[in-house]
Amino acid sequence: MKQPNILFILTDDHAAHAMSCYGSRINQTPQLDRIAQEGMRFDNCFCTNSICTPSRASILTGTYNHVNQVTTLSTPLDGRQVTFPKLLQAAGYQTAIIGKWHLGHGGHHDPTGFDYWNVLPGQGDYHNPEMIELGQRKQYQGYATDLITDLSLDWLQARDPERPFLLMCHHKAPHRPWEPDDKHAAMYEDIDIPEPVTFNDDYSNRAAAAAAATMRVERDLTERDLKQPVPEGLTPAEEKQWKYQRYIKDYLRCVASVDDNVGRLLDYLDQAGLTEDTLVVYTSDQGFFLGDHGWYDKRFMYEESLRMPFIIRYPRAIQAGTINDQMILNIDFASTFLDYAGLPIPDHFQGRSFRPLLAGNRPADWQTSMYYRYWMHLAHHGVYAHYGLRTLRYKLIYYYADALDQLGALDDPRPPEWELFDLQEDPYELNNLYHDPAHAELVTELTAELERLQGQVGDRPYHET
Ligand SMILES: [Ca+2]
Repeated sequence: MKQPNILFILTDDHAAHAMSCYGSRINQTPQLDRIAQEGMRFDNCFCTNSICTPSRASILTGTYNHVNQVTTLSTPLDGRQVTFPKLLQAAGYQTAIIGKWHLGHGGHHDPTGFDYWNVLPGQGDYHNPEMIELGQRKQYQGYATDLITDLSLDWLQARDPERPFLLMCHHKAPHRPWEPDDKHAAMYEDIDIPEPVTFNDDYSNRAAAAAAATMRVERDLTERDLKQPVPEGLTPAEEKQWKYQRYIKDYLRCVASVDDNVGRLLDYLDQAGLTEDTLVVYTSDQGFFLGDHGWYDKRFMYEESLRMPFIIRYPRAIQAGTINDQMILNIDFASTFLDYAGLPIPDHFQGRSFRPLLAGNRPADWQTSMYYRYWMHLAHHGVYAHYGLRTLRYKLIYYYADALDQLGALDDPRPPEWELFDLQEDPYELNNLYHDPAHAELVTELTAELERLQGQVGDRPYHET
């Protein structure tokens, strides 16, 4: 088979439950739904560290963060590492990355493996952003989501039609502070967006970490987030509802612009006769709490944050309108793209190609559990460092923070705590079963599996870190 073109569209903090192809209760995403309807939707795609920079490093390098060393927001990617774009470029692909990079600048941290790159510095701005084009800073006029799409279309139009391409179109949206463009500013103005089931979570029956997190809609959103002062005279419940509406509407307005702009890219592929030969992926670096558990933000290993949307279309090899519930991870993307390009997968890549799943086959030994680690103890939103295991049914989380302090690595320890959730009986993760004697045997089994998996990927338990 001919080597496919690859259009990889990555957004920032777009949760699957804000996409209509995933059954969103709060918005419609007709353009994204085209990808799902004409391709495959994955319902169990997970990140291995629910935060921007580390997830992006895992996507590019096919490795966990303790291997690629991008464990936090302030640990830039060393571009001398092997990445899948480099391997595609060496094999004759034309390669480009346009939009959010967030893996460092200068030295060895600028994008490598790309014929063309034009990226936002750091988080970048929504309006009139500065961008760095092949090392040169330039000021642009317009809205980031539109501009990133314009630049992507320009690059596609100027490409060599004789060679396959990899285009990584990386939107800044819908990251905080959720600034919509004028076109979508009035969307949802006259309606109330439904609140999630766990909006009024009281954090009982959980480890202390949940109650300690400072990402509450009612308390931690700022006036910059909300774009106007809180009206006077509201009851506490009314104020929380008002803040949620302000937050979620701006978030969804940013998503609506992404949706329109994905449509522009899909239309271009149609018009240029490229649809059949192009593998299109839409995903996000991680999920997000959309008022779930009373929160915004991510970081926790809880479902809304752990789950990445992942929809993929490639008419030559993927049956339209299919849904897959197998477990895939962000570290698996690199191997999958190399597999489609007919290239060898480096031995040190830790992810596995899920091309068989896309062809409708499940390898007998396909993964049924995954390892996760969030490293930034109390760095943002008061979230405790933790690692854990997710199986098809259960989740085991260990907040390990105090042990690291014994080694002098943390100056603000918290008592270590465990959580166990039965996702089948408790899909919203409201009831920690870890200390329930009826689950003692399960705890033993899952702890052993966590240790096995942690060792297999080359990370270490806290007491050896
Ligand atoms: Ca992100």
